[in-house]
Formats: sequence, structure tokens, C-alpha cells
Amino acid sequence: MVAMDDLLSTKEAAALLGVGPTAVKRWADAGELACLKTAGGHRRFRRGDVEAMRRSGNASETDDLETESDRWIEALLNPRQDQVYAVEGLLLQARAQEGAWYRVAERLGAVLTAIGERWQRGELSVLDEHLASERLARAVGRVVAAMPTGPTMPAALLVTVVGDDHTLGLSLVELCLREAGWRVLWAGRATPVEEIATHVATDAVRMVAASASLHSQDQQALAHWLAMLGLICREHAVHLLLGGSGAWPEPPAFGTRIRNFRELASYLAGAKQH
Ligand code: B12
Repeated sequence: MVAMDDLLSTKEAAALLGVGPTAVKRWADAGELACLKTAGGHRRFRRGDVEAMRRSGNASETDDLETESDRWIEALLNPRQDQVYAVEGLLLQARAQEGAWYRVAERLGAVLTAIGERWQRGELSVLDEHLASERLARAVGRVVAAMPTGPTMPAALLVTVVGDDHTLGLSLVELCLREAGWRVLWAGRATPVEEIATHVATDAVRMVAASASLHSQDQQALAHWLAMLGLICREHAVHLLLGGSGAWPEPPAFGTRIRNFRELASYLAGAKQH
């Protein structure tokens, strides 16, 4: 007879394996991880089985991400015509499975990277990339529009660095910020840094989240952009978050470099909002 405390829920097993609940459900369904079902149909895992899988080193999410990227790219490129909100549905389903938007954002980051790789390999046309990224941007926009907000929430200004039109990373950041109780001012692409600095000086925002994609490879230009904004953010105690795979100076003279959404989630958990 297995003692109750040796049975783990999907979330507990996922935490022990350092992966998302989706991967654990997939391995259970594929018979790669033994699983019991409660009368209510909930999955339960013996601690011993989970630890054995952890020791085996087979608990990697790559195989899960590959198939998941396929599914997302398929949904973004060939959305079902009978389901106008197909992509939105996938987003909300992923949120329900993952339990937090930053986990969904982590996975979508991999999907966007996969889109870039396929474009580079010539498997996707520029038109495909435009259609896919716009469908995702709009679906995220609709999800965000339905999230609660209020004038008393602290405001975060979202911008890309000059010359960078890649805003999807910022869209994912917006999901995370809203879930953490921030109000978002979306300035997006091509906002002169001088105007951002002037706005910060009015104390209207508590945070600036800046994105530089792989397209922003000029480290000097980014260092200059940062110098134009960093001091004023420091003087006004405004959080300055630097994200994306662009060539940010390492370490940055101002602001906090955020490498992934897990880091963003822990930063927001500790961030003073007022
Ligand atoms: C979608 C896309 C586009 C779309 C963007 C649509 C949109 N609304 O964003 C469009 C079609 C507009 C586009 C245009 C171009 N693109 Co493009 N694009 C991409 C693609 C496929 C995904 C971009 C993306 O969202 N990536 C998300 C992830 C992967 O980016 P990330 O920087 O790592 O950021 C992650 C995190 O750090 C976080 N994050 C991002 N920002 C921030 C900010 C904060 C504060 C935080 C906390 C987190 C965070 O979120 C991201 C997700 O995990 C990338 C491929 C790639 N690997 O990035 C190519 C890519 C960036 N593009 C590229 C290129 C070349 C171009 C064009 C020049 C093509 C052209 N000839 O027109 C133009 C340039 C336009 C410009 N001036 O910026 C190249 C850049 C390579 C290079 N060295 O320059 C890439 C890498 C494709 C490739 N494989 O070659 N692109």
C-alpha cells in the first residue's frame, strides 16, 4: 500500500523534475512516467517513480517544446477558419495548464525562435512570418484587453529600442506584468528615447521595460540609448528592465538585465510598486 504522502500531484511532480505540468501530463499519457488516477480522475505519481525519472535525466522539455512549437506554428500559419479565436483559445488553454503567464511566455519564446529558424532555413516565407507574428500579437492583445486593470495600479511603459520593430517579446512581457498587477502603457516601436526620458521625469510611470531583439546587434548604440534613459530612471527610482536577445552592454550601466520570463517573474515578485 503506497503511503498518501508518497503520491505527488502533477504540479508537485513537475516541480520535482523542474519542468512544466504539460510535460508531466504528456509523459504520463505516453506511458513514460507511471501514473495513478484518483476517483476524480486526477493524476497521481509515486515519488519513487518521479525521482527515478529525475535520476535518469530523461526529464528534459526539449522533446516537448519541439512538438509544441510545431503545434503553435501550425495554429499560427493555418488557423482553423471556423474558429476566429483559435490562437486565443490556445493561449488561454496554455495559461490554464501552466498556471501562470510567465510559464506560457517561456514556451512562446521558444515558438518564436523556431519561427525565426524556419524562416532562416527558407521553410517559411517572409509573408508566413508576418502572418504568424501578427496573429499571435493580436491574440495576445485580445487576452490582455480582457485582463483587469485600474488607475491605482503602478504603470509600466513598454518600448523597443530605436530601429527595432520586434515587439512580440514585449507582448509577452505585458501578459506577465498585467498578471503581476501592473498597468501597461504600450509605446512599442520607434519611440524617441528623449521622449521616454521626459515621460519618466513626470513620475507617471514606475517602470520602463525595454526590448532589443537579435536584430539589435550594435552594442554601442544600445549603450548610448541606455545612457540617455538610465540616469533619469535612477533619479526617479523607476525600474528599468532590459530584455530580449539584443546586444545589451554586459553588465549594463543602468537598469536590470532580464534574460527570461522566470527571471521576470521573480523580479516582479520582489519589485516595489510605489
Ligand atoms: C517575428 C519576427 C519579425 C517580425 C516582428 C513582428 C513583431 N510584431 O514583433 C517582423 C516581420 C516585423 C520582423 C522584421 C524583421 N526581422 Co525579424 N524576426 C522575427 C522572429 C521570428 C521572432 C522575433 C521575436 O519575437 N523573438 C522572440 C524571442 C526569440 O526574442 P528574444 O529577443 O530572445 O526575447 C525573448 C525574451 O528575452 C523576452 N523578451 C524580449 N524583450 C523583452 C523585454 C523585457 C523587458 C523582458 C523582461 C523580456 C523580453 O521575450 C522573448 C521571448 O522569449 C525573429 C527570430 C528570433 N530568434 O528572435 C526574427 C529576427 C529577429 N528578425 C531578423 C531580421 C533580419 C528581420 C528584418 C531585418 C527582416 C527584413 N529584411 O525585413 C526585419 C527588421 C525589422 C526591424 N527594424 O526590427 C533576424 C535578426 C538577425 C540579425 N542579426 O539581424 C531574426 C533573428 C531572424 C533570423 N533568424 O535571422 N521580424
